[in-house]
Amino acid sequence: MDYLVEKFESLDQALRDISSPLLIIHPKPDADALGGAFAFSDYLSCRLGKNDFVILSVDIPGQALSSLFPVGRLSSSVHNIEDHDALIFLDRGDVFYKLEFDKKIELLKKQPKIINIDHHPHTFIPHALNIIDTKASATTEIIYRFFEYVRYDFNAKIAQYLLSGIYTDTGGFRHNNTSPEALEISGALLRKGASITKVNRALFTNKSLNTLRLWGIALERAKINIRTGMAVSFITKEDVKRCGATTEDISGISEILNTISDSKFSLILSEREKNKVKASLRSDEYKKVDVSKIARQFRGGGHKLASGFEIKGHLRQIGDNWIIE
Ligand SMILES: [Mn+2]
Repeated sequence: MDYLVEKFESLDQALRDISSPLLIIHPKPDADALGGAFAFSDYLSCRLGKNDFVILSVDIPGQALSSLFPVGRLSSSVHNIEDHDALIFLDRGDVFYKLEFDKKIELLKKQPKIINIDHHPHTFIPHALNIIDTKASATTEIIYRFFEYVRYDFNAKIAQYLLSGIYTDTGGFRHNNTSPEALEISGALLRKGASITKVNRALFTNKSLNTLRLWGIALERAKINIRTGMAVSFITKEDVKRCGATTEDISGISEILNTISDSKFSLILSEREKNKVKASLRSDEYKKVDVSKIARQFRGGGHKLASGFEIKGHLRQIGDNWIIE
């Protein structure tokens, strides 16, 4: 039997014995985690005849995501895990350890059922029902397939949750994980009433003038190292303050730098809290540079195309050059 079909059968079975699940998404949730959680929660409501399951998100998403999802429904903490007969992890199984659920459930008299639906590698949870498909473009793609399996006839709102996840996790159908399946499913979701424009506007094209001013500073300072192919730029705390921007606005800069035609990868160095400089690295599949290797040399982490690390110190400009001191 097909791997996923087998897993879906187990999931369908498992849901028969569950009445009060807790849904858990990763810190700094993205549209895939949120879309997956809200779609799955609505499905559970329909199936179990109850409303508003608790969705645990330790971080409250920013404004852009709030226009796509009912983020007011999220809970930033759980009062009593004992009240839940199942823990359902969506989009990051490793949160089981990061949020110390391994230790929390050890103390419980009755063990909850653990379900993990994810498309990231190395997020397997022991003794859990793991539905991990690393070929899926997004967790929302796996959830779509499950809905298809159980013949859940969902509405346009849920179609939008799922499409938002697939669309953002594929970088707006630009990344390598944009498979024929991801596009086929997206087509089906559009037919059900989801809109690409809605996600695009919320997440990709509604930058504030303050954000763009900050990007302007970074672009003006950008340099390219012809030998290594590194496109690099710098943002100080003062720049962020002067533009009325936030540190969240910095994250898009490394992606823009990475679009410079001679670049092999990009690096943006930005001052954060006291005495801390954050480095974000980006590359593209076709450029054949593994930026996680660079990040690891500085005790950082991430994956092949997007990684980061931190250095103690602050940025100082000397003439045309920047140093960390
Ligand atoms: Mn994802």
